[in-house]
Amino acid sequence: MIKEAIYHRPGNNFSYAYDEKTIHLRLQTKKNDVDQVTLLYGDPYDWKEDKWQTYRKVMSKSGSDDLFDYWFASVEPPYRRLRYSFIVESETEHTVFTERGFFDEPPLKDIGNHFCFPYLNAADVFQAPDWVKDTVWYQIFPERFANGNSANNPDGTLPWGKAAPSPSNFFGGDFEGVLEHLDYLTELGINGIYFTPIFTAYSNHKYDTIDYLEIDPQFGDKEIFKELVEACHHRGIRVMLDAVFNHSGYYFPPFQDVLAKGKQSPYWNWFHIWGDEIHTDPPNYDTFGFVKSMPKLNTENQEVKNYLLTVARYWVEEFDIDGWRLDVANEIDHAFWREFRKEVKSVKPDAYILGEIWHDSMPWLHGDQFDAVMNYPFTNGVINYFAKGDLSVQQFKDIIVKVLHMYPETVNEVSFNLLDSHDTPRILTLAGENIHKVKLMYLFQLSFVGTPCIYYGDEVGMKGGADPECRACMVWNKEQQDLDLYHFIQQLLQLRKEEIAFGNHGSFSFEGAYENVLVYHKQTEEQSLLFCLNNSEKKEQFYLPFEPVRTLLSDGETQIIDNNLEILPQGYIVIESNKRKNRSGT
Ligand code: ARE
Repeated sequence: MIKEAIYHRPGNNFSYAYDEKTIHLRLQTKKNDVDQVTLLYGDPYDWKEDKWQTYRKVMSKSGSDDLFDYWFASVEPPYRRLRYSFIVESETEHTVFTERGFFDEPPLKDIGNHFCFPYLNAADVFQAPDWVKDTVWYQIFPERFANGNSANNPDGTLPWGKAAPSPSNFFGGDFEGVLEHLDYLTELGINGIYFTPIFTAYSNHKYDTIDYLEIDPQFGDKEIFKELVEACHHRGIRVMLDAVFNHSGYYFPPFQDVLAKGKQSPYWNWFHIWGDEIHTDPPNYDTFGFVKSMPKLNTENQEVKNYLLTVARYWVEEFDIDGWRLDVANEIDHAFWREFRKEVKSVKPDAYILGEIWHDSMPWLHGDQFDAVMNYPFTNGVINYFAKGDLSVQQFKDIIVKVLHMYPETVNEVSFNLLDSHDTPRILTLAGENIHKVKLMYLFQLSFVGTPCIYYGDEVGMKGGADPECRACMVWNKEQQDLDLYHFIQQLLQLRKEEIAFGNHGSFSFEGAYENVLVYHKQTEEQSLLFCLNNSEKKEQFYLPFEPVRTLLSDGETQIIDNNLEILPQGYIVIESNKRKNRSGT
């Protein structure tokens, strides 16, 4: 047994309160090195005749990746206190892993040896809004979705879709355009819209804000925005806006004031300026990346804080928006985000707070800052496996198991799972324009744990490389839309609603045995679904040790006859089976 590989550290994704009664515990061991792990636990104050009262629970293997096995147990300590250790066994060895290292037998005389979960305080439970679990997002880049009112077109607006998107051209998309197409979105089946920035700004993407308290005139005004939010709510669609608080735009009046008055400006400390004078070429102030038109805001300055918190509150309070997506969230201090959360949740306790972070985001996901992050580790795995074909089935599973073990389950349930965005090439382009691969990606994304997001236009087969190519005008001409793909996604969204285990309520686990086909389960108490996706170029045949009850979805050619599955290249089938797998087991 490789003891060096046995790992648990209380907190983060290893021990956390799942709800007000339940504690989840995880242990990591070297892959295939350990046969059984038993949790040894008890209440620290529960002693009888000098003997600490302990209990044992065999942990389940919740997944394996290339290097590790992960073990899981859920306990409900009656008095909400817990001390615990792990009894780790292989065929030849047996050891007890405690906070003070390894013992041959459980060191029960001294409670201080054991790992400690001091008290399950309800206030510490990570609590994301419930509605997010049943939300499917649709991301709209407002300049490019639909032009519903040419009167507010910015100067030089080009005819819709008649030119390639560039870093600086305009096509006049606006809120009236969105309003006109709400039927389209409802029919597709989404129930959340994430808008990239909508406040007054200079560029077409609006990440360089001029006025955080005004709607950009090219999109409309506050009245029409209010109407839009109400119309969305009327249809059961939530609305999330983009908060660009890391930096302002060059034409943000406080920054202009600093440029004009230098140190005399009352806004001097709103930015991070090095020295006693300000220069723009090259800039001697902190910026987003090296973009001089995006000066970084000093979120440690009380006035800046007050200003941004007012903004955060204003759009929730006055316009009833349902969530904030936080741009460049990881470059802003944690203290600011803690205050931000309090402010927003004090107005709307079930608002969704989503950080834009591309990396491991555990420090922001303890319940005191964000509800979720944009799940780019998921995106990368899906793109590399399905779209690019760079990974074997096993390598893909390893990545997904890692993704699922990176965070507590509470976080996974509301994780924002995207295939692409306004910052990446579109999936059809990434998939070498192979629509069958795109379908497999949607099937995987829309049956995975979390809250999925569709980037506008992907559902009708829009193509596009990296920014700015991925920001083309939405294709509204039905003859140019891939309606087969649209209907496929519509069908998946319908299944998410109708079949309890399909969507976010089913627990996810991989079926291990198959080399070339991705096979996984989604299960609830009531239903067990089996998904088979063949992302290879070969027809695959194998025996399926599950009794199919009915087929929910298939490519039309894949068949199961007497438990023998024959699946074509890029084929898929989803069946309801009557065989249940044990919990977890990814
Ligand atoms: C423009 C041009 C680009 C050019 C860039 C630099 O379009 O072609 O490369 O300028 O001159 C917004 C606009 C962009 C614009 C940018 C700068 O949408 O079009 O680019 O402003 O003016 C990192 C950050 C992450 C950030 C991405 C882009 O961590 O927060 O980079 N994403 C947000 C938004 C963007 C937005 C901004 C930030 C700025 O979503 O749309 O850009 O407000 C790895 C790294 C990540 C990195 C990621 C992507 O994973 O580890 O940290 O994300 O790659 O590059």
